[in-house]
Amino acid sequence: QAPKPYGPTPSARQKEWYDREIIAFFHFGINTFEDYVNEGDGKASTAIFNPTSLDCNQWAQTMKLAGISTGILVAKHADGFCNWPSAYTDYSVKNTPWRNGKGDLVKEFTNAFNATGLKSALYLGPHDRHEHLSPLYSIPKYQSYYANQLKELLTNYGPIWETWWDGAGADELTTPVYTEWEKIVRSLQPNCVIFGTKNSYRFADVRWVGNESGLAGDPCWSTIDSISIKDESAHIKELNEGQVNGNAYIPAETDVSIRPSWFYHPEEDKDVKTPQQLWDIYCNSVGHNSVLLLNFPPDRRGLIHPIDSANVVQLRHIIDETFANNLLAGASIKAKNGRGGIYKTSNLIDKDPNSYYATKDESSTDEIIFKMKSTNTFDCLMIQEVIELGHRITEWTVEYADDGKSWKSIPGASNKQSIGHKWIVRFPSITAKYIRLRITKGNASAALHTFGIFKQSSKLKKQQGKYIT
Ligand code: IPT
Repeated sequence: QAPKPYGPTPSARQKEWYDREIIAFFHFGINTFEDYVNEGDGKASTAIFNPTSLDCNQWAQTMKLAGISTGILVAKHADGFCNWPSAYTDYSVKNTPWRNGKGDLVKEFTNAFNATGLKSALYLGPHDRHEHLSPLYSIPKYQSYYANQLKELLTNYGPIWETWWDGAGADELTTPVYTEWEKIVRSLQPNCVIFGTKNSYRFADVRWVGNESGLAGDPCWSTIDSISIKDESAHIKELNEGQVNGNAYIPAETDVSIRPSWFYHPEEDKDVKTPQQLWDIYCNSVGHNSVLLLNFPPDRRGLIHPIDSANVVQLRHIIDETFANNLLAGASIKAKNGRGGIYKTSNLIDKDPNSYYATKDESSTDEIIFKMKSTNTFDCLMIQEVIELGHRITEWTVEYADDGKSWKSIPGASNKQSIGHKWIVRFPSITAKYIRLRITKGNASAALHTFGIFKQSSKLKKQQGKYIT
């Protein structure tokens, strides 16, 4: 008999979102053509928008090489400029020199991503400074303007996998406003994940992580009281760490740019995050039970800069190389409280994403000992819970021994709390033959997909025994 779910659990949409692990963000628009602007005032002339060699196939190919399955294009940022020829405004690509006013970036983007087997998603910024410039602006008017644009985007461009309700500048838009917009999303694109903030808190499938630096909390629970999302500024810690007994399942999405800014500025070419820095971010987001939303700002040509591409492809090599070889493969495993049947301990180290190990219903704790065939050197561990069954384990520790008796703690791997979709811990190299996973507290019997120890990729640069970034 399978373990029964505990507490709030993910919807099919949220499960699909977790499996993406990394999503790309593309900030591109009229700001790109202004000097050092990241939040335009809505007054820039459409005449300046003119990418010289925009090619969304280059974006898609880069993402494919980086193993990133989904891309979110900014269709309209706070400046209000529309990257598609919306029927509801003149402030769009149709009044630019680009493709003689016949261009449609949303079309080019979704076509390129679909053709490459990638998923498309769109950011339609709720806050709109251009609309605000009109003396006739009112919230009800804007509510229907935005609703119409949402319908255009969710009807004319195939499947859209995520939409983003940025909280920045959007406080005047109340929950009833979002209630109308949510109906549009749910009816036109039932699989679309909603990133919700502040007044759209009720509709959030995923929450903001509380910073833009690539750091999910430790712990980072997928559960939270949704009111913490509404009252964002008072609950930054809750957004970052979640709440262990929170009443809603709304996991954290970690948005960060590969450059200091969200939009492209040539002076930041020297400040692109290095593969090592991206690896840190990956471990602190995906490896903290979150999903990484990594921003690439295409340049004025309309292309991803080669430094950004090279670094993200390196990140993919680092991830793949690190996790290719679970050093526990072939180990003999003994658990105290195993459930038996199909929930066997060997499921922890197989590569089957569907099999899992579980303890007996009455056991929320366990002790699992892995004896490797020989001594191994490792500096990283990774563990995955069965998220469909809710957050079950609430405290765990990993130790090592040479003899299977004198256990020593692994730095940073004692009294850990959340696991969820994936948890990664890195530490200075250890050489040992035995590993012990102790589950010391839980809300319910344990259910684990994966447990492994690894040696971090040789592509990471080391100095005096420490990885440098
Ligand atoms: C911040 C918003 O307040 C939050 O709701 C979310 O949209 C977030 O941005 C996305 O990064 S504002 C930002 C300047 C910290």
